[in-house]
Amino acid sequence: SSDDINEVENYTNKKYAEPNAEYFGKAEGKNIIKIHLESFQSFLIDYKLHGEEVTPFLNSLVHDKSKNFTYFDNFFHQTGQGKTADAEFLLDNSLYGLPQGAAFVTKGTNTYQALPAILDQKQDYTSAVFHGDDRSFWNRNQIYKYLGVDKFYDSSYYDMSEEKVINYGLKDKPFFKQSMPMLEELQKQDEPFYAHLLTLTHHYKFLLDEGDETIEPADTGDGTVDRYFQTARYLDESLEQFFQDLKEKGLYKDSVIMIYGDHYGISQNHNRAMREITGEKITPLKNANLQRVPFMIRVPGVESQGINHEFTGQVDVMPTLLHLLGINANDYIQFGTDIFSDEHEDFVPFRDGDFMTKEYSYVKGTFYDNKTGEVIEEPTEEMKELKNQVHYELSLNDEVLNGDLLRFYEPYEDWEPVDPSDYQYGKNFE
Ligand code: GP9
Ligand code: MN
Repeated sequence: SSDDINEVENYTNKKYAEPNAEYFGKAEGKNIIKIHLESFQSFLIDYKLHGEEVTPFLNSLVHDKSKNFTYFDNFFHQTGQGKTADAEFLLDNSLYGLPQGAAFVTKGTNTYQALPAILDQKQDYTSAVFHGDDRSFWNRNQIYKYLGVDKFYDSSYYDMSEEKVINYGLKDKPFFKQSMPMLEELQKQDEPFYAHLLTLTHHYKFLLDEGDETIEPADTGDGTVDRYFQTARYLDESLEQFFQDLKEKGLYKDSVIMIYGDHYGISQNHNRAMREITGEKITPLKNANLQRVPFMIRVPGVESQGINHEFTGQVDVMPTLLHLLGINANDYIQFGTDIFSDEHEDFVPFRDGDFMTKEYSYVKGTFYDNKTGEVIEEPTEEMKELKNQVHYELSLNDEVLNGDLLRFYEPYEDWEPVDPSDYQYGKNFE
């Protein structure tokens, strides 16, 4: 009911972090290119295998200040069973997925006030998603209409001939190549645009065709882990080529470019091999630490911070972007806060109620000191309170989704609810 949404609003209002004047509005009206790195965990950054960097291109974005990216090395995924779909959901709604199943599927017809719709209404953005898989996967072809995604370039728009496809769908190199003409069309007709490109090749079981391998596998004897580095390298090369193409087409210089990892690629079934890779036993705390995924952002005209160590997660991306565009995030129901704000709080909830802060972590019922890795036998009141707060935040989130509570929420007076019948996806519908 509307009482329930009031309780949620009280909470999100309290958590809200004021924008940082140095960043507020700096990206207004600029094209946004958001790149989804499938199954990419942050331990790959700067990792050397057989003496070679696995992802030299991404590493260069982290370290070469002239490329003007800010890299967040304490950024975590917050996904549950919905995996990719949860990551998309978090980034475009600043809401968590569900404790079970995928909100994309089971809450595919809820009312949302999502980023594509907000950008459209506030600054006349056209939103587009690019993905070399069938549009029905993860129920995207339904929920995107409720999020207000204008264009969805699914596999029906791509040349999916056999040699271009592996595992779930189109390989990343032909995917980025073939996405260029569609991006150019947006550039011609639909600026400013908000483009979201979802990669796919670096996905369990991490398969590559022979000619696409450019680094030797690892040698732990666990095939999944061993191949993980090869598909990561392939993804890295596909990005380098994509950046080159963006530059050639005049789409690089003045665009906001955002790169994020969706979720882990190596599950706990591979702890033995991961011990070899990381040189450390995979304890519950170490596993929690491995849930870091990359987040990098480049805003034209704004100086890079290099490596930012703030503790943050996927739920924080939307309010951050809104503030960069000069849109007040506080009008909307959001559980995340602006990463660039001085008021951004340093705690990151995971979907299962565990969480991390700069100093300590709560993992499977136990508090740990991050520095020493030791169990904290007697947690402070503050620690216990934060644990309760995380629990409360997640339960409010689930009430929003299960009760479809955004039906009762009006962001501001002339907000127009999204009408799903305005949208139709698939090449054959054009
Ligand atoms: C499929 C792709 C994979 O379209 O997004 O989803 P995942 O298995 O990673 O959740
Ligand atoms: Mn995924």
